[in-house]
Amino acid sequence: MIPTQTLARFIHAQEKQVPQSTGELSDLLTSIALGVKIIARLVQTAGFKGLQGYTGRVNVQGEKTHLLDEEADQVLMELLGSSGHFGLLVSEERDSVVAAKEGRRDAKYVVAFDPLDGSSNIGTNIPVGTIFTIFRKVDPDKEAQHDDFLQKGRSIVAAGYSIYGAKVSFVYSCGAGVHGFTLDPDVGEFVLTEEKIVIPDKGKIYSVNEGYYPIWDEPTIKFIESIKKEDEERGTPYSGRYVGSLVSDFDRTIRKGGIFLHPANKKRERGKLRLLYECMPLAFIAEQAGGRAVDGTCDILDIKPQNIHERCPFIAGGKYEIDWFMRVMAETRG
Ligand code: AHM
Ligand code: MG
Repeated sequence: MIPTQTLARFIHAQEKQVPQSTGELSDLLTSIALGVKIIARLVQTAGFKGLQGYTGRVNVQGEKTHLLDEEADQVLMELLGSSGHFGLLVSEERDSVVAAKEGRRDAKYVVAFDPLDGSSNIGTNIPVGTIFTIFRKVDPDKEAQHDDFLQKGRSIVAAGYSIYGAKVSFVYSCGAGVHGFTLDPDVGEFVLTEEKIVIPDKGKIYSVNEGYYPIWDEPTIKFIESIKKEDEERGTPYSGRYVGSLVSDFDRTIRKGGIFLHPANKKRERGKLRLLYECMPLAFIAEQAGGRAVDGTCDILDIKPQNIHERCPFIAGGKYEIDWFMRVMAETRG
C-alpha cells in the first residue's frame, strides 16, 4: 500500500487550517519526528552497539543515567537546537535550561522533553518512549526566558509522545484532537493509523504500581480497594495492568479506557513523575482525547509549575474513573 497520509503531510494540512500560521510549529514537529526515528533505531540496536548499561553519572533527579538516556537526549538537543525555532530547551537529563544553538532571539517556542521515558525498563524488551511539550514564549519580542517554561498546561501549543515497542508510534495533538501514527519501516515515514483518538468514557482497566500499597495515603487505598471490589452495577472488579513505562501505560489508557495512577505516597508527597515534561503533555493529550488528568486535588493543566524539574502526582483516564477518584479523594480527606 502506498502511504499517502504521512505525518509530514498531515501536519502541513493542519497548518493550512490556521491562516496566520508561519510553518514554524510544523517544522518543529517534523524535527521531533526525525529525532524519534533516530532514537527508535538506537533503542532497537542498543544491545549490540554497546549502548546498554549505565553511564556512571547521576542526573539532576538523583537517578543513575543510562547510556541510552544520554544518547536520546543528545539526538533531540542537536536536532531541535539547530532547527532555528526553539529559544530554550529543557530535558529531564539536564540540570538547567539549555539555549538553542541557532535562532534564539526570533524563535517563537520553547520545548521541554523526556528523551527516554521508562528507562528502568531498558535492557528488557519492554517499550520505552519520548515525551515532549511545546509552549509559545510569553513575550514574543524578548529572548526566550526560563520563566517561559513556568506556564500552566492550558497554554500548551502542542504535545505528544512516541513509543518504541513492537511498533514505533507517534501520538500528538496541537489542540484539535489526538492523532496516532505508526512508523512504516519500509519507507521510513510515520503513517496516519488513528485519526482522533477518543478515550472511552468508562473502561475496565486500572493501572498502578501496587508495590507502594503500604505507603499510599488513605484516599488512594480506598479508591484502589473499591475498583477491585465485586460490584455488578459499577462494573468492578477492573482488570489490573502495569508496564512501568509511563508512555505505554498512558497509551493503553487512552485507547482502552480506565485509569492510570502514579499517586503521591508517604515517601514522595509530590509523587515521582515530572510535571513539565511528563504530566503536563500527557494531561493535554488526555483532555484532547476527551478524558481527564488530575493530581488528586485539581486538573494537571491548571497547575503553574514553580520549577522545571518539579514532580507531581499523576492520575489520568476516562471521565468516569477520574470523577470517581476525585470523589473518593474529597470524601476521604473530608
Ligand atoms: P523515567 O523518566 O526516569 O523513566 O521515570 C519515569 C517512569 C515512568 O515511565 C513510569 O510510569 C514510572 O517511572 C514507574 O515508576 P515506578 O517504577 O516507581 O512504578
Ligand atoms: Mg520519564
